[in-house]
Amino acid sequence: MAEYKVAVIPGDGVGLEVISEGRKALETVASVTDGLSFQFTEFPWGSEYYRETGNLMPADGIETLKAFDTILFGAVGDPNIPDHITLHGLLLPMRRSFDQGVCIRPAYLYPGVESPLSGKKAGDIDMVIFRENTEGEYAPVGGRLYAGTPHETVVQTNMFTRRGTERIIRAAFEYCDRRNKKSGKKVTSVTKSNAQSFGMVFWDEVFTEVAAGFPHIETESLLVDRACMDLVRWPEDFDVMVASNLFADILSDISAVVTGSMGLAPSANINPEHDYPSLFEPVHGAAFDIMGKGIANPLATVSAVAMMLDHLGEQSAADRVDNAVANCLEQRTILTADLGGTASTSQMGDEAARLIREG
Ligand code: GGG
Repeated sequence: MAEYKVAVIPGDGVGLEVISEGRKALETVASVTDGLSFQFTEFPWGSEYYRETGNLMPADGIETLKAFDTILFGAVGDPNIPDHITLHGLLLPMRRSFDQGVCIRPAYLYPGVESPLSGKKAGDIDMVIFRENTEGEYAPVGGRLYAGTPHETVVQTNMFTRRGTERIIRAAFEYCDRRNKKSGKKVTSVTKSNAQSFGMVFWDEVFTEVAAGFPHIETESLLVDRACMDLVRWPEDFDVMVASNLFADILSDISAVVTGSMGLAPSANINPEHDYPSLFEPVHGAAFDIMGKGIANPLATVSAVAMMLDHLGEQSAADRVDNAVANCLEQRTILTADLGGTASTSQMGDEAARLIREG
């Protein structure tokens, strides 16, 4: 009997709306799986908490979360609080404190979903982006001097460690090998090493070193500008991509949108050593334009739940949730507005739950 302790952090904006559908998916799959159960604890952290206390989470928040097996996260961001305060106050401390250096962001063009790119059929786009998740351009290293004077000086430093760089690149190769895409195995590394001649030249060197251990996997190195073009014109050419924190964040918004909607893209923030809880979230953020309307697509969160189950070793439950997402999209009866429908977030979440139950 496996009972998992799940920390639920809805956060802000549409995170508050989609998280209950993720939780519903977990409760439903537990109800039809022998020996699987979840104990949920919800934390009201985020921008409202900041308005009340001056912090996005309590001082002992990280310590509190260590007792959990896994974290389900909604979104962070508020129209009235600067984004760097909200992001650095909640999501990034969890990624760093829990050494979640491997972020996995799959993008698949499902049957029933139309790509904004012409002529793409279901399955044509099928890629997984590996994002270095705790350092690179997101490292809080830098400073600001002489603010408000003509001598104002700002330094923001990218940070690449051998451990972090090798770990994400190796994770990408190992995943590519396991995934065994029918059209062939390929890992594409994305940098800007012509311009960033320290950190990204180092990244290229580590990529070459790690690739040597996987001689049966095709490799490719692209500059990020070229990679963005190719994601739009030839997305079917990609299998596994690996890139730094910022670049992979940008690439994964493109991969989400070419597969039909930001509302379908899940993300797993993994501590590969299992020393700390890993965190699962939709790629989309708080979505100020639609928050409070109850129309956000919950399937990115439901797919994130499938990734959580997979990471916990509950493979058949993960497959059941993944199949429900695919069936919900293929039948096209209950869809949110981003996919051309009129359903609410909870109606689509209910439909995903019904399909999970049906199996
Ligand atoms: N659920 C994702 C979320 O809250 N995203 C806010 C955001 O902008 N995150 C930045 C990042 O993942 O780098």
